[in-house]
Amino acid sequence: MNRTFAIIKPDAVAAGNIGGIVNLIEKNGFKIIAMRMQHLTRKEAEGFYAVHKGKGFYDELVVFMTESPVVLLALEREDAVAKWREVMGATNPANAAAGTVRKLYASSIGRNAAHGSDSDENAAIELAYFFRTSELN
Ligand code: IDP
Ligand code: MG
Repeated sequence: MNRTFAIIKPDAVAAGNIGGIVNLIEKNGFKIIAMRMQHLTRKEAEGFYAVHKGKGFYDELVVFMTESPVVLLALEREDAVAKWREVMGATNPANAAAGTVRKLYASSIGRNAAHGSDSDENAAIELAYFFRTSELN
């Protein structure tokens, strides 16, 4: 068993797709370890996406991620990082496989409904960025 960090992004929360996405999470065998709704501050979003600083889409990404509340999740299952990225689908919904979160709920490469960690190392960093140790027991 291992863990990954997920975000249901502002577009999906605003469109009423929390339930649809949580349903996909559960249907795919993830245990939800922690879950919280939060309206990110600019500082929180900038820090979370610091790895993308300097890229052309960084400012747009920070504005998008702070426009309205998100849902933060700690997810657990076998091969959690790769499996959640598979369930999310490709970054650009135009390239996402049928039945994936992004094919079902994303509207563009930027407004793409969900986040998922890209490695076990980053999953640990991202989980610690948003959750206290006591919430992850
Ligand atoms: P990922 O979320 O699939 O891991 P990353 O390359 O890590 O994709 O990019 C982080 C986020 O930045 C994406 O999920 C998306 O919201 C946004 N993003 C990535 N590339 C673009 C782009 O070319 N235009 C606008 N936004 C982008
Ligand atoms: Mg990424």
